[in-house]
Amino acid sequence: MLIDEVKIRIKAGDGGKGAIAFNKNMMSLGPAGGSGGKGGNIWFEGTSDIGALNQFRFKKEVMAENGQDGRGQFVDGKDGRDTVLLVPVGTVIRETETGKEKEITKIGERVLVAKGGRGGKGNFLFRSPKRTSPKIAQPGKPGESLDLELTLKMISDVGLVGLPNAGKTSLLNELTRAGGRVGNYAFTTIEPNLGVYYGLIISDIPGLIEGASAGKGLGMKFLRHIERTNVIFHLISAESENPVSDYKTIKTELEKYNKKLIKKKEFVFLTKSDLAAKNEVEKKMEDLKKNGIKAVAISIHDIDAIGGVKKMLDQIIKDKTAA
Ligand SMILES: Nc1nc2c(ncn2[C@@H]2O[C@H](COP(=O)(O)OP(=O)(O)O)[C@@H](O)[C@H]2O)c(=O)[nH]1
Ligand SMILES: [Mg+2]
Repeated sequence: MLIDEVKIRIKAGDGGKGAIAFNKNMMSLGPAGGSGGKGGNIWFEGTSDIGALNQFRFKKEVMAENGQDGRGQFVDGKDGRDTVLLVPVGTVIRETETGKEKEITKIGERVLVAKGGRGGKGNFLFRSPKRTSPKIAQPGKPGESLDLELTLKMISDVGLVGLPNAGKTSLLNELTRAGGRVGNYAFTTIEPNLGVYYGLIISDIPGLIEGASAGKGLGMKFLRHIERTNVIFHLISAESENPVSDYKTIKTELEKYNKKLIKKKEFVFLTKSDLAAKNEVEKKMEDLKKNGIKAVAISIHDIDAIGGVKKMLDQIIKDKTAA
């Protein structure tokens, strides 16, 4: 099952100790202790992999590498390696203690969450004309350690909604390389999928059925993810006996959950048009139109239709960059 809420503890690397050492070369006696390396930082980076929080199912503690201690003969300790944790875009990172929140909103965006400690100075750096043989060195600073609550509130530019079997996952797979599971039965997708179309994040929101907003099926869990979708693609199967009522069922659930959801910009598609006779598709389109629903008939097997959908996405990208 998809993990979308998890508590973890992170600890950045400690800085290494500075060394107290003296030159072994009799010709040039003097302090030669190297400094400690810096501890590794912990970063969070956005990915389109919606299941990325699953990495914390059993691993609740993450540490970055410590800096190495300084050594004699001016050898500084190596810095600890940074740790980069990939989390789905839309992950809110909340520090339990302070309540401070950071959010990852873009794919590839990196946020520094825990800083590694700096390394301690070795005694070589404490030398001065007055103090030619310092017997002091600094300890390293400990790395930051934090308790975090990670919550995924999916962000997407385009959210695909519709009853089970409407062809949401198929369309997502056609437009992107999401690779979601497709099947000819309800609830093939029990988890939302994300795909990326030229930087545009498209999500496939499963499980919406009548009663979803009241907790029926799995829909409730996913409805909150639609809150942060900019544009809605509403899919209705051309195989449906009554596309208008399918459309209304979904709209009602969206509205019951949150009125704002039905104010979002929406495009309606009559999908799987290759599965219905031409006159039947026309009749269903006519019905939709009579009810004030402007739809476009598409099929994943129709290159032109998919090209049309891609054009709409291109326009959404343009609008987004203009804004
Ligand atoms: N012939 C045809 N079948 C489709 C089309 N789109 C989806 N399907 C099939 O319809 C079924 C349900 O599709 P799926 O994408 O899983 O629907 P979802 O439940 O809305 O995600 C699968 O068997 C798909 O292969 C289409 O345009 N034409
Ligand atoms: Mg699906």
